[in-house]
Amino acid sequence: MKLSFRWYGEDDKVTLEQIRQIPGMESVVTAVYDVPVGEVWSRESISRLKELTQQAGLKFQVIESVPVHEDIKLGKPSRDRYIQNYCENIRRLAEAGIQCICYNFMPVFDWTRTQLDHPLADGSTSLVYYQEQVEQVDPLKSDSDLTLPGWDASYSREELRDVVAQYQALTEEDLWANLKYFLEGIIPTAAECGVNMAIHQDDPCWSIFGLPRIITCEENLDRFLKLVDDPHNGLTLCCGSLGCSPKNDVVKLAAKYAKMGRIHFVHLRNVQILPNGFEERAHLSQCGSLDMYGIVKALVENGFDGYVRPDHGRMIWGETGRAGYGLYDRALGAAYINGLFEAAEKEYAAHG
Ligand SMILES: [Mn+2]
Repeated sequence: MKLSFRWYGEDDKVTLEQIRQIPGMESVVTAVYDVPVGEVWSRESISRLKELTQQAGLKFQVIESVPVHEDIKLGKPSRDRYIQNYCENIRRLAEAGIQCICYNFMPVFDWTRTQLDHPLADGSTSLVYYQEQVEQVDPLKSDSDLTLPGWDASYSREELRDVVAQYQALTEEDLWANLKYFLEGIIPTAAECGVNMAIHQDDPCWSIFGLPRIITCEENLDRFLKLVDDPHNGLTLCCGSLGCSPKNDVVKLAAKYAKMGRIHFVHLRNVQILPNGFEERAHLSQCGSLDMYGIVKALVENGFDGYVRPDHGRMIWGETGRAGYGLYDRALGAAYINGLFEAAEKEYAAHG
């Protein structure tokens, strides 16, 4: 496995020098943030990221994310232009040495939580999702409180309402068809450039606000991989996103898709499943619902050799900053991940 760490560019409070000092750290996971969704990234911005990363002694090989324009998900005629732009981004990133691109196909709302600083018993804070709080929000009502955290702040309330309204006629099957069209448009370019595309699961892995969500479970991941049956069409296995539903056996999914050679990137994170939602917890197995050693063992035993990163962390030791993306708890997560992989790899080498 190749250990990596998400970095939000020059505006990130967490510095590359800090990231470099985490034991075993190899790669930075980042993106160009200075262009609107759907447009082509400038070569200057890409090389700036590469230069900074390499100067810090880290590798520039993984992008998270190249976002997918809503017109592609909605299947609008303008999607062809956005797919061409997407292919151009793949080419430019490949020229700069990128091996793996993470993206998602969630309509309108990216990851959704109801609180970003929920206090845990040990005095740390973390991100949580409580169903009853989500149910109080109706994005189509003009007087509704549209302030759930984690949403794209570039939309005004009216724009958000408008784009949500456009999805009202779109079924899950329509979204599947639009995803297939997108993959058929980009995977040949990715294959040509030697770039692995790695779709992130929907977070949480169920429909919210009546919007379709399809990258959610084993059956749908099987269907996804068959849409374009090419190793460059693969997964970011996000343990926390899949693991917030008790229906998903993450250990089994890690083994199955690693064996197929279709996992290119893994987000390791633990969640505590609750009757009314879930809470993000420290990475350690005993802190949440997921068997983190089981997941890592399944990856190792099935030949996984891709990128791994600690996912969201809690806020600890008085740190403030981007929710889920402070330094300290993610660094603790990285140290734990190193331990799990060392144990699993030695065990596998000794006993198979
Ligand atoms: Mn993730």
